[in-house]
Amino acid sequence: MNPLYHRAEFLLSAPNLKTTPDGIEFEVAFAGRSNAGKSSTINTLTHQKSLARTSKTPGRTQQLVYFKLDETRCLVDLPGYGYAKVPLNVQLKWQKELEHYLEKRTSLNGLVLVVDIRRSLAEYDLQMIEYAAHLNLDVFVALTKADKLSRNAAKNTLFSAQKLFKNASTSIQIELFSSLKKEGVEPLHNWLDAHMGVTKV
Ligand SMILES: Nc1nc2c(ncn2[C@@H]2O[C@H](COP(=O)(O)OP(=O)(O)OP(=O)(O)O)[C@@H](O)[C@H]2O)c(=O)[nH]1
Ligand SMILES: [Mg+2]
Repeated sequence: MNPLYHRAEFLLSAPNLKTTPDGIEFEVAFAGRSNAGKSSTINTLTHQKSLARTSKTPGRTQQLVYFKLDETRCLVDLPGYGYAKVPLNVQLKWQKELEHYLEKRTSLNGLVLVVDIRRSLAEYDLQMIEYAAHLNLDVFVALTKADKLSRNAAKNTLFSAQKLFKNASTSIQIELFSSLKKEGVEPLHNWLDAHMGVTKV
């Protein structure tokens, strides 16, 4: 593993685009439904237990949470979408902030979409992929909690998701992931390397 990921540390939480940090050249954002496993994915790929806060209660991450890898590179934990118990006006406000961020943040160089494999790609996720494609952002889909399915079922879900995007106009890579079993970490590291100007060590 590139030591860069191991060194990740919390930088700041930003409620909106205006308060995001200056001087960052490369960042990759982690999006997905509430409770899908975004924060756990960040912890797994940085080999840290509690860098990003995880929770059994969905909807906890309410800001753009920045983790810096070095002076010019960050991972960004985005608020989860689609949690019904978050009041509609709060959800809509977030959606606007999120779109604003995705559209205007010039250092943003890719999107990791974290999807609970048991739900597969739901409508919100498909909308997110479409939006990323529209913005010319490369996407990595981590089908996480793969440990919750049998091997066959997990592979079948992976293959049908890959088939769905075979002819997509945007660059989209889909892999199985599990924070519990530490599965799928290497392909994600490789993808991140390629999207954050990291040369192999
Ligand atoms: N079995 C299993 N559980 C997982 C995995 N990843 C996450 N979880 C569990 O799923 C729950 C939600 O994980 P989080 O990482 O907090 O999810 P999140 O997407 O960051 O959630 P919000 O920030 O609330 O949107 C927690 O109870 C995690 O322990 C995994 O790979 N396998
Ligand atoms: Mg979270």
